[in-house]
Amino acid sequence: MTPHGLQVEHRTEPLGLDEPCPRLSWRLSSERRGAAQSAYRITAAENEQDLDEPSQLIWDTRRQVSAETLLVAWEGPALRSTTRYHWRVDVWDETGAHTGRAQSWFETGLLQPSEWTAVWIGRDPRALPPINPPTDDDLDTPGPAEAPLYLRTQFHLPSRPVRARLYATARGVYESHLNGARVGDIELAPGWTEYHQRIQYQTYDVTDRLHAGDNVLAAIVADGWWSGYVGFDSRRPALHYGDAPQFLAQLVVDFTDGSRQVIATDDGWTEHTGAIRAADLLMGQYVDARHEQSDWNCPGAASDFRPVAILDTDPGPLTAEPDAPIRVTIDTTAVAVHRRGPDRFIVDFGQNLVGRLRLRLRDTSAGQRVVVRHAEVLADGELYVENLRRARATDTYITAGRPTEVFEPQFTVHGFRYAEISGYPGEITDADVTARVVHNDLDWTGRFECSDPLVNQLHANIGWGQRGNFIAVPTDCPQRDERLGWLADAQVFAPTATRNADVSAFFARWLRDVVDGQNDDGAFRDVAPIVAIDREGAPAWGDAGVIIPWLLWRTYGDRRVLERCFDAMVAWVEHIRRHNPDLLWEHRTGNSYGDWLQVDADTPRDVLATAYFARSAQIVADAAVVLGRSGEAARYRALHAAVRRAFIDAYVGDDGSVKGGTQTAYLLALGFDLLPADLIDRTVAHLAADIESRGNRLTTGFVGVPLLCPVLADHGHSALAYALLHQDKYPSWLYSIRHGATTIWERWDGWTDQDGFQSAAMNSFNHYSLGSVGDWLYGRVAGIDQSADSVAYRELLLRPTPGGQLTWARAEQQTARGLVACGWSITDDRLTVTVTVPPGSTAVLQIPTTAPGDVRENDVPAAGTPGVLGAEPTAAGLTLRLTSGRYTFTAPV
Ligand code: RAM
Repeated sequence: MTPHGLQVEHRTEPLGLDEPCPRLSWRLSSERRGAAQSAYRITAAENEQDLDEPSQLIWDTRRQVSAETLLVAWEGPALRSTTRYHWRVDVWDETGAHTGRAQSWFETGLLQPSEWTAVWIGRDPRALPPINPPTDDDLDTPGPAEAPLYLRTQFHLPSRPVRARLYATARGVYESHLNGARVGDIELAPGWTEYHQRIQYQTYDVTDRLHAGDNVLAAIVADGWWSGYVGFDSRRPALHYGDAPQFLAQLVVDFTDGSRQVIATDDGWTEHTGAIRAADLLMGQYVDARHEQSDWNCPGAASDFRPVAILDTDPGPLTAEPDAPIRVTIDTTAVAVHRRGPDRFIVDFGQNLVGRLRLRLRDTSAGQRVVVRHAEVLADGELYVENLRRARATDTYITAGRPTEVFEPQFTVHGFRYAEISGYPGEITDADVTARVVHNDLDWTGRFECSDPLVNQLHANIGWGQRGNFIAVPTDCPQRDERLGWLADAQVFAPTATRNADVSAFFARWLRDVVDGQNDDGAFRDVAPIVAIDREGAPAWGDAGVIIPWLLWRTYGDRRVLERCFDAMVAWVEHIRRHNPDLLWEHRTGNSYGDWLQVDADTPRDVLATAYFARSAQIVADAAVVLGRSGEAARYRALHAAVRRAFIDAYVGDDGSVKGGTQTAYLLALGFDLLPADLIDRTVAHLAADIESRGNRLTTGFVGVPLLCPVLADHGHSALAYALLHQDKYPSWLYSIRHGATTIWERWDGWTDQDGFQSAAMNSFNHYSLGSVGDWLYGRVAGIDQSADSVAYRELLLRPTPGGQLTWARAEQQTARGLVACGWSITDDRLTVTVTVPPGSTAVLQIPTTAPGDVRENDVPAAGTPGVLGAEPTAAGLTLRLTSGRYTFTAPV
């Protein structure tokens, strides 16, 4: 049994960490049945070789008898800034044998605000006229501000450094350069946070980029979220935080003799405009390559650069970026390039994606204007852009007139499958265009596959929705003038997101924005960060502030997030209680959206709201238990019971009906446990009857849809859940796929045979919310889940569920504890189930079979080897208790 995948604060070998007590984790792998950790030892040192030198260790836990592998808090000496710490973990298995060792490192950033000597610099707003003001008529309103900043400073180093780190950030978005080349591969840095509370800085190892003599540190800075367009508020479409971008950076250079030199943004920097004449996240980027200066970021003369202004001497609330940055993660080529005229092309990438295009042009003459527009779908063979609303999503390139030129805008992001390239008289082949996919570079930890290609397409569409909308914050959609961190969207999709990828650090960071957004009355908001919409959160929207911290605890064992959010969670529930003394949530419901985008089945707002009130009270009680806060635990248990009672009294009929009688009303009552036990079967019957009476069709919107298949499966209606999965008539998931969807649509009727496109006013083709069914694909179709009391998949609940038209399905998840797999197939009336349980975990495996006595284990290990701990026949088959390891069983179906 060996440790692997060592992480600090959910990240692998992070640079620039600023958590004072970072937490260390490792995964375990073993082929051996019953493998489990019985003890660990962590040691740490500042020099790697000192890990072998007991007297040089700065921290040594000694051998700890413990099965813990997750988030062990640093208890070594107080961490110093800009320091690399090496650490090692040794593990002992269940027999007491020392079986493995692995090591890793992390490095701290600038831990004290006083260590920042850098100040915010930018273009002098008063003293200077704009340089080379854009003249092209088309440069009308791509962005509200001036051309991006090109900044530079030249400095002298006495010798080659032994170590150099760049700490950089922007009020805007930036790309830094050293001695003529870009630094790192982070896109759209510093990302988006609640800037009034927090701006992230990025850390780069630039040791190899510096030399003795003259060096140049440079940056390009554009508007980004700071001063560019975000959201749809027509009164304030842009300039949400400031009216021009600014830059702040500190380069810390260490020499062999122990001396240090710091180069920081100050009034010695100079500034100019460059080839990028305008750049905006929503509007697009405008590049005039004739203005390119090849050596602007190299040592030497840059005589026409002029002094910058210091715009703010207070660095403000800088924090180290705590999660994986945004990067280009996939390059994809075109599936077709269609010529549409002498100088116009439409390119099809075959996939609705989010990012930007890279275009290679040949043999241009200087001053040709090439325009790239983007769209998710076509109408009559041309780009359909109406649904982008005010996002122009248009990139423009004025050629320099070289034999080959490459245009790739870096400070904008578009949601598109198709691009129109116009103004280029040459030939474009699929080798000339690449779509570059941009998002937070999460570890992709999940896989799902089954025998039905359409269901696999659904799973792929969900994954693409996640990629395209995990850009700085979890957004509703990536293409129109919106792109906000809507809380309900995030909340309903988060369980699915945890299956596909490790989203622990991403969500933990965004939760800080959610908590910062809470108002004095305790209300979370509809969106975080707060832009465009500044009102109290609606039911199911605001509740994300309670639901997601709990999800991170359950999935990743992240207790610290729960601790940090707990007071805010309590305040939210108290906010609801205070304004609704009779415990039906009817007041202070914000913009009460109800079951958003449901289909002709309006769930009463009070039913939906009160169900969420009960759910949030219950989670707060559960969280209080985890945190050992017994007073609050009792208080919120009681509140939950009282709200539940009020719900039943007000909305549940003696026949098991629920007010409103919609699928979502039933799903909320069933899924959130809001029914007297003796009525559950009747409520299930109402739900099933509603679905069946519509020809196995759903009516659920954002709020109901995540509950739909899981609740049916939990109540003996897996067949109906499968019928909904396979349904391809409107409304259904497969309806969109039959009509070419490669991502999840915002609305069931985004496009219908009958009516064509839905209103362009709100019709995104890449909204992950209705993709929340992905959790059930992993959890029930393939069968990976955990027991109700389990944390971070310590006790697996494996429920492979053959059904529908499937003959096989399987899933894998690299969980915090290691690899979990579950899959099944049916051949010749025999079911085969294969599972993997990681070391230290156990599993309850439910094998659905007509003959529990005839379940066989393949490759039974030698006698005495641990494996199956117990077996119990049930109405539905056989329940086995398993220790860690890999197993295959067969059973009659
Ligand atoms: C839309 C958003 C989002 C939803 C809200 C209520 O504008 O796209 O998906 O949560 O409305």
